[in-house]
Amino acid sequence: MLLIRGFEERVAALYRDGEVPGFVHLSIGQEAAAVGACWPLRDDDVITSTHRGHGHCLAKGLDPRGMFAELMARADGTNRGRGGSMHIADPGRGVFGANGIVAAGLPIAVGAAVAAQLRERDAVAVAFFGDGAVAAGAFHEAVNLAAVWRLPVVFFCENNGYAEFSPASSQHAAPLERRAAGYGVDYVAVDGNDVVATARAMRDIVSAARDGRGPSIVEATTYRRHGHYEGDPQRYRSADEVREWETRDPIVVHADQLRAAGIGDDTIGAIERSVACELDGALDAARRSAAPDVATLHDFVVRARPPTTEPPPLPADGPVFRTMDAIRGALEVELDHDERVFVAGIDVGEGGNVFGLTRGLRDRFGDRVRDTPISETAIAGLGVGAAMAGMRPVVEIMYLDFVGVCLDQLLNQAAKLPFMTGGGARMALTVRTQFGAGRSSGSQHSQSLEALLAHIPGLTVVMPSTPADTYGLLRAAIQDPNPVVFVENRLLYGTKGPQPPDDHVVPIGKASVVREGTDVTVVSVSRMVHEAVAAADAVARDGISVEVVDLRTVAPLDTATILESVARTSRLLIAHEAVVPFGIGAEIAATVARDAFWDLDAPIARVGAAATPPPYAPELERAWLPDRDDIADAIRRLARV
Ligand SMILES: Cc1ncc(C[n+]2csc(CCOP(=O)(O)OP(=O)(O)O)c2C)c(N)n1
Ligand SMILES: [Mg+2]
Repeated sequence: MLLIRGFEERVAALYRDGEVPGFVHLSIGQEAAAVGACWPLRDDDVITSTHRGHGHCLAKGLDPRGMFAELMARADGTNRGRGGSMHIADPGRGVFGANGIVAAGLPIAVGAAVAAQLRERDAVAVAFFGDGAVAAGAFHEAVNLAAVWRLPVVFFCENNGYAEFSPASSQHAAPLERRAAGYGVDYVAVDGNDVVATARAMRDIVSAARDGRGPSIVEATTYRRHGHYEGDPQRYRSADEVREWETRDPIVVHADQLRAAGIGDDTIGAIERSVACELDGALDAARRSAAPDVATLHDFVVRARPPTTEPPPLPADGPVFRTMDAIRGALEVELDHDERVFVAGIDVGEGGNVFGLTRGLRDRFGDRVRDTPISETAIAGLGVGAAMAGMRPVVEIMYLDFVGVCLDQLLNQAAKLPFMTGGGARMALTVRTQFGAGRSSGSQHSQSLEALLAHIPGLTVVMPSTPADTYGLLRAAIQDPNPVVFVENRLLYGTKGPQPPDDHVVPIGKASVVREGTDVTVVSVSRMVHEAVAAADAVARDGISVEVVDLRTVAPLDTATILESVARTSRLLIAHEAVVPFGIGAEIAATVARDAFWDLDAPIARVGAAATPPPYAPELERAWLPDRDDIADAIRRLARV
């Protein structure tokens, strides 16, 4: 506790003096909760922390020198200067991250616990969160999933009475104890300013979790003695209240306990001096560390992919299979070959997925193919946490439109954690999802949202168009060390095509020229590739020769293949099912205009859906959705220029 207190007192001074940039949230007054909660934890146990996480990280064993250096944004900080106070993490030591997003750590802790459960190890995960986080959806999804799967997670609430400036009483109509009962989860209240009481309670709770008795919620009552952030004018609390908690300070309380146990002030003083000396040395060493080299700006965004070469073309007269067989086959082979792979999502287990894609996998692989509650944040978050624990999760989000429900876990966690941890976080996560317009599925079950995902640095976005590519790219996605969103088009599930051998793996980030031509290049993706090929056949009758490029991977974009094609044809059309404005066509057009404008004999054209949500009425949807005729018209216009 003295180490945490001394660390944060020094941080307060560093922040005041401008040596620490950004914002800083201190946990001064809450040290007993952090230390008590981590007391029974082993190195292989995991914690997830919050914006107020210095104490949790130190209590789990991180070294103060690295943390000082991190806060001062230095190259040898815990996260190599990519994280800062709110994002300290060291996954190798079981610290899966302080987190700038309130409640985001709870689903990640669930994922770490899933990893422990699947590996049949008796490790546990402790998710720290504040009283304010109890109002967030991620809390409810994580606790419910942990309860349903009886996961070894301890949800550890530090109730310090406030969420920012708002008292807890104004945020919750029911106490946490009643919420725990509502989820069928054990609840324990502790005096969070009494380190001995907290450590004792946690010893029993953690040991129950290790024994497979499922999750618990612990509520530690405590108080933060500084503001919500350093510099907070703290108008929301009275001087009397602050004074009262001074006397209940955890270090004061524990010094009394030590004295009562016969430990003299000289011993306590010696501990204080040794901690101060350690911290001063750590701070001096941190100050000597350099700022990150700006040449390393792009590091840690995407990990090197395993080398994969383009498989040879498949014979036209060989066996055929459907896209849905490709998906099941790829999942089955990966589950079979790699113990780290597991599959989770709504009705992917017993139900075999609403399209029958995972039918039979649960029978063969048991608990490695898991049905989840309808909790997209928990589904994506368990993928993030399990991936950080070294697994290769394949989680399913039923419809691409539903990424809106779990976007934080993709945008702020999966995509950013490898970067924010300076490469410390593993993230071999695959998120399978599907879309597809043309069958009146309506605005919320149709949309092609790849541009939204491709716009997030760190995410890989794959959209295959053929059964063989679906098989080979899904295998590559599962083997990839990066978070990959694998987007299927459900209208292609029944489409047949040549069946590759079992060892077929298609490289991520490589487009393919699916039809050669000389007059116009059409770059397309997913189902629109088939429309583009049909359009190319149609305009061939008018004497126009069209080359069709199937992107296969949206991010990273294979600009080389596109530029080579445009160099041959001098005309470019991009066709996608997504709405035109701000779509991937704009990115491709900008790239070609920048890198090859001298090759172009005509302005770059785009075909895509109209800028409205997908309509329900078939007449409206047909008018909205681009098809082969729209593409053929655009090709003819381009060829005339
Ligand atoms: C999703 C999200 N919403 C809002 C915020 C802004 N914010 C940061 S901390 C905080 C209060 C959190 O209160 P609590 O969970 O009780 O933690 P404490 O600050 O008391 O430790 C808020 C609203 C955020 N970081 N993330
Ligand atoms: Mg709070």
